[in-house]
Amino acid sequence: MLVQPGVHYYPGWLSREGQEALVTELETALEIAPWFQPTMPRWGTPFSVRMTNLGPLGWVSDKSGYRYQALHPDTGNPWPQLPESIRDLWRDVADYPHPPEACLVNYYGGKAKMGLHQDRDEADFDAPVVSLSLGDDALFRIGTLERDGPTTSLKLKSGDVLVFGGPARLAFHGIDRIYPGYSTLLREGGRINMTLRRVTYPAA
Ligand code: MD3
Ligand code: FE
Repeated sequence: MLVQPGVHYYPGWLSREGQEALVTELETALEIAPWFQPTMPRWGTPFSVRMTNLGPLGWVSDKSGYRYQALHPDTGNPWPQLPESIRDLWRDVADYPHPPEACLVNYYGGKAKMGLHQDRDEADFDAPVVSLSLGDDALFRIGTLERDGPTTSLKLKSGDVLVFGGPARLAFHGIDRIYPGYSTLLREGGRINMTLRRVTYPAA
């Protein structure tokens, strides 16, 4: 369903069985690429969200800035491969002819949130960003290309998929809160969000 121009919402896209299989794959990936604690550029204030990545490139943030890089900031290892189910998800919903290069995995404990921001560290804004929610519910907010523009809120549930393309690709968005304790998917509770991204501009 279309939420606003460029924002497609697929509630319950991934079945419970599909979610469980993906969590199992994530647990294996976390042995190679454990959660790291991103910090704000300049000040070094920690995010309330923990992160890791899958795929050839991963998004990181530390005192020197935001960027994509091929190696985990703490272990120096390459990021684990993208699971097949994640590549299938991109093929099914992205409507874009090149594969994703990065899957940023965010972990929200009960009190974590993410302030309104734009995703603009990628060279290719023609490709959409695809998001998959796992675990506890979250209150998501999306606005316009201006920080002070009107916003729409959606309560995201485990298995929901959102696709942000075209006019929504550079829209401000964030997570206002998590609703802890409602999902039994993650042993430790909380919420995982996976975002699939194209980073580099494909060669013609
Ligand atoms: C709209 N993550 O990782 S997913 C992020 O739930 C991020 O963890 C949130 O914002 C989360 O950057 C929100 C929805 C989302 C992701 C990327 C977008 C919405 C977007 C990029 C452009 C526009
Ligand atoms: Fe974002």
